[in-house]
Amino acid sequence: MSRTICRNSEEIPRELLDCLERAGKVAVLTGAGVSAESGIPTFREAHTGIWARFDPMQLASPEAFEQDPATVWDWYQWRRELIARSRPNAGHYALAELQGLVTELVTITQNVDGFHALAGSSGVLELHGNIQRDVCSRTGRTIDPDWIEAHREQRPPPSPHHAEGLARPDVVWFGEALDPGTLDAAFAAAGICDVVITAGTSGAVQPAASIPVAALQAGAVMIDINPEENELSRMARWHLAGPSATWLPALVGELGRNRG
Ligand code: BV8
Repeated sequence: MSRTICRNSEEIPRELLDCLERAGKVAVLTGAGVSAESGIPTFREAHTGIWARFDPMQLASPEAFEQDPATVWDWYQWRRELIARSRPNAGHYALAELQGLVTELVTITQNVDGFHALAGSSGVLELHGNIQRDVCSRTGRTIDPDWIEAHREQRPPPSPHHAEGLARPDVVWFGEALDPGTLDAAFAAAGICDVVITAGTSGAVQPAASIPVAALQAGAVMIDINPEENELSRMARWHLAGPSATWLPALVGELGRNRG
């Protein structure tokens, strides 16, 4: 199948819009790039300030937490404060609106900021967890935010669920398994969708990056939204080269207008 690179969000190919309008089921996989325009640095961008010297890939691991829990905890506190000062962007809101324009849309995200739900998307599959929740490092049980607040002077706070447990963010670290139910639901959505949209992802992280490939193998048409070219954009029928906060509202705006 041919591949078209689109660089002007004011000239969306008619064939692309027809494909979305005909689509019954749509699956969307988002990555850190969708939150970039909310001011949240992607894993590939250099983190700012004191975190610039750390590699996120190293910090987001059980080994780092085992070796230096305070530094890992502080990094997540810094990210949580950044997220608390930020808001979903037009791309998040457009995806929430798209849910009302197609028969069925499943939003699958690698992001842990919770912005899709905050923007109104429902049934979001959070493959890598959610940074706003804390769990016990030994039992995995959720820890109440009031407990964290009451023990905030300890970095990280102790766990109320296990004598040797510590509080850790409820995210999937490198080397940790994703929640099987969430992952199964994501692949199931990919297996039956007519269109799969990838937005803001480098396609570097597994098993998330295999989800759009599974959709392609099941016969879906792929649309990739990313300022850069990568493995995923080269597989796509359309590569919308630019920021998701521009392209997603443009797509949804056109769809909405055609719906009258
Ligand atoms: C697992 C939560 C097994 C934490 C994250 C070798 C080969 C293949 C795989 C592996 C391998 N070695 C190890 C692995 C597995 C590993 C992996 O994939 N490693 C990669 C890096 C090689 N995966 C794992 O470990 C996974 N677990 O495999 O477990 C297992 C099974 C059973 C039992 C035990 C174990 C777990 C992976 C999850 C890691 N956790 N997040 C946290 O956030 O702190 S992943 C983390 O990276 C974030 O979620 C983030 O989303 C992701 C990075 O990927 P992207 O989202 O794509 O972001 P990225 O920065 O890469 O790219 C941003 C893109 O946006 C760019 O393309 C950019 O151009 C674009 N962009 C920028 N601005 C914009 C934009 N796009 C649109 N608009 C814009 N404005």
